Amino acid sequence: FSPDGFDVAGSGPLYLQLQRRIADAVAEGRLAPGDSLPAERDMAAMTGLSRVTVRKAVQALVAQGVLVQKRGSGTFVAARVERLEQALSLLTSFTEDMARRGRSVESVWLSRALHAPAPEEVMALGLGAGDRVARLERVRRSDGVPLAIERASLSAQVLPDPMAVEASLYALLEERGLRPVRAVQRISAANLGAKDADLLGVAPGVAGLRIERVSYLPSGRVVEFTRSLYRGDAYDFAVELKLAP
Ligand code: 16G
Repeated sequence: FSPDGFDVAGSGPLYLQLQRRIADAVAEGRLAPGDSLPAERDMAAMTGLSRVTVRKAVQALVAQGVLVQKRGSGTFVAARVERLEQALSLLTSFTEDMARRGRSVESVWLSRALHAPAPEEVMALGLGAGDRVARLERVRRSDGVPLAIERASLSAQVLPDPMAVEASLYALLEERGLRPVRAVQRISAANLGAKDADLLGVAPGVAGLRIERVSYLPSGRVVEFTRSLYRGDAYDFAVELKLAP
């Protein structure tokens, strides 16, 4: 962070010049994931730029996910996530997907309880009057990195005891002879709101993928309605296409 090379006259706005400099340092490995950046006032002193200019550059990099700000402790280079390729044509669980890759699985439970269903749960699960719904809400992590927020709803007739789900929902369903064999999945783009972004350790507003899965038993009965938010920077979804008949 030296004052050299900032071109007050040309080369675009000063904050952009600083932004590019920091981004280059990260890309070239001179700043590594987890490294902390000097305080705003120190960066201003080092570069000879104003604090407003420094703040603008830092904010832009936070919005891009290059830097992260932790309340009370400063600004850091964001952990880089390795993108995971996920096949879209196989009905697998998060636990199975990670095990296949030799990765660990950790879930942070947000809630696990029975509720009165919301209208979309009644529709998706085909619930009757008076039926209750089991809601499982958790942040799915692997090798310490938060990857997705999952909100699963199942009829209380399928899962009367939501607290019984420990590491894997599908493993428990399998034990009970209720493993889904078919699912319909919809994927759409979403910018992550402040709360969800915080849960996923990314900056608010960054790109995410909303995935809705409705899965079925061999009998055709719906077993699960799950709404998830996946980090856009962590996943590539892949599917094989065949020539239309
Ligand atoms: C996957 C599924 C989710 C399912 C979960 C069970 C998507 C995109 N994927 O994450 O529907 O509930 O696996 O995982 O929704 P588990 O058996 O590890 O609990």
